[in-house]
Amino acid sequence: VHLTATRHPYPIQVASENTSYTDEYITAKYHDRGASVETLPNGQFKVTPTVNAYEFRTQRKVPKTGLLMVGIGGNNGSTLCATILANRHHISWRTKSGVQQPNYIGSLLRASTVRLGSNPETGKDVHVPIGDVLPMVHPNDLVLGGWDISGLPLDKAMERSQVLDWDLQRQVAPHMAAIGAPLPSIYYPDYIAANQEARADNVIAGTDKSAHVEHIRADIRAFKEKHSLDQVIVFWTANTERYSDILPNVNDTADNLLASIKASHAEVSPSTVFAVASILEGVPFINGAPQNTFVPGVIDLAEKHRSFIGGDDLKSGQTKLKSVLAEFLVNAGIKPLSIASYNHLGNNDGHNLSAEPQFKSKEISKSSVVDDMVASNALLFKPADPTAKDAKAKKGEHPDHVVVIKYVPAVGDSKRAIDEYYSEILCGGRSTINIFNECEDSLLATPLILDLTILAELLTRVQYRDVKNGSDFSPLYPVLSLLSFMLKAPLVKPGTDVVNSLNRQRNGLEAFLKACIGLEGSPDLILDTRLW
Ligand code: NAI
Ligand code: DG6
Repeated sequence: VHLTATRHPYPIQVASENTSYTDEYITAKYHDRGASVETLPNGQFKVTPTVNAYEFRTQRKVPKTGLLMVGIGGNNGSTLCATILANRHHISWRTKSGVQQPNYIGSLLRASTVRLGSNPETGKDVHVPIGDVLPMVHPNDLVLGGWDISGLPLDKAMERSQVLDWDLQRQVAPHMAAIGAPLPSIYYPDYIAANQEARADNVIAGTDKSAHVEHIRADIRAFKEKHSLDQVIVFWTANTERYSDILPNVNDTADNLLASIKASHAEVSPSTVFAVASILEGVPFINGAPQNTFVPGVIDLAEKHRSFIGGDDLKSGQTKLKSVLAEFLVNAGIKPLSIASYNHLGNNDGHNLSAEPQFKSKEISKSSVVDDMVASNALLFKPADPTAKDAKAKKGEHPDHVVVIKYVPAVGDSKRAIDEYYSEILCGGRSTINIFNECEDSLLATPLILDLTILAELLTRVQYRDVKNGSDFSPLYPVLSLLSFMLKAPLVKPGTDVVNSLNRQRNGLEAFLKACIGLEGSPDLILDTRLW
């Protein structure tokens, strides 16, 4: 089993005039083939194939990278630290069913593969771990640190989380303690549930939001210096916040947002303070929770500083399945009429979400995942008609979609989710699919944090240039929509469409990574199996 694979030399060599290698870079020419579609007056579509030539250049040296988690003492934060430490120190542990080895199951990068091509002699497909397509940070090498409003040391925080087997906790505890206590963090009580107040014993003093930004910036710099890091990723895995109101002159532009921070405006959330501090420090910031941290002013600021951001909300169990099932139904020509999703859980996340404003944030991110699939099929769902009088017709047809979350302390981190997909089939028939899904919340979420961190770091090392206009190499656009596979409500470049389909998200990422080494074309065309 290679799931804990140790670091090895970069294993792929593409033999093509389109791909070149130096000690510093992998450079690849890539033709982006698409089509431009016009609707003619007679209703016909005029389709003109397009092709744009790009060159991608990836820095080969994998930097020494730190991961600073906001909310490191929570279930996800402490589970992630313990998992990395167990893998790094080869700690195995006893469970009632035998000896368990540490691994990274559930990580797209470490536990899933892509098809490179086929072997000319055997004709068989050759697959590699997706994390081997380009040189990437190994999770075992991440330097860990972070903030928490709860000052409980990490070994005790892991115990509080009640996620991992005791025999693992026992062995990993000294390593957890060695990471040190969480750094004090920003606490604006209005943003998270009142039931979290008792946890907040490790907070940065004062209410001056400018001072808070500077404090966090100094923490990032100090962490980088202390561990001699080349790169740091800041990751929000703290409690879900309420939405911030989007207000003109307050958070709509970078300048207004910075002025609002100076004025300590009430509608600037802790997560936005962290995002702004990260952008100003030029380090990527990822939001693993659903709230609207990325108000328009943050996106504007990230663009101005060419600093990377990604979010929102980890897509771990119930919603991941939904983004597959809804697509399956719609792409099979079956019409979902309603999707009713219920879950209950008993961890601290569930406790926080039992408050209405925080539930609202989660409800929004859990509800958006079927929108693009519905919009893609006008045969099943009447598209929006801006001229219609009826409000429903104006918005376009959509399945009824309900999301319920209940807090049941007894089940702890083991979330139980029930989903009903009720659909229209041939000639007025009905089909009902019921799913009962037990999602061990933090064990599903932890590998996603790793994937997001490692990909975000990689994407800071990829540059591109447009061959036709002879431009210089420049970094990618700051909003990293390539991270969508791991996220419930993917943040995308303003004005562009969100892709929720899990298959399309994975294909997009795979195609991009392959483009960076000069591999073009759809792997599923497999023409050699279809032609004489
Ligand atoms: P948790 O409640 O166990 O941990 C959150 C931690 O954040 C706590 O230790 C808390 O003290 C800390 N915290 C709260 N506000 C803070 C602030 N301003 N600064 C620093 N620390 C702060 O929650 P869990 O289960 O670890 O989840 C973390 C986040 O990830 C939640 O927002 C949750 O909704 C989201 N999420 C979790 C998933 C999962 O499957 N576990 C999946 C998708 C998203
Ligand atoms: C209850 O839904 C709590 C949430 O924080 C989820 O556990 C988390 O967002 C994961 O959600 P999902 O829908 O991807 O399983």
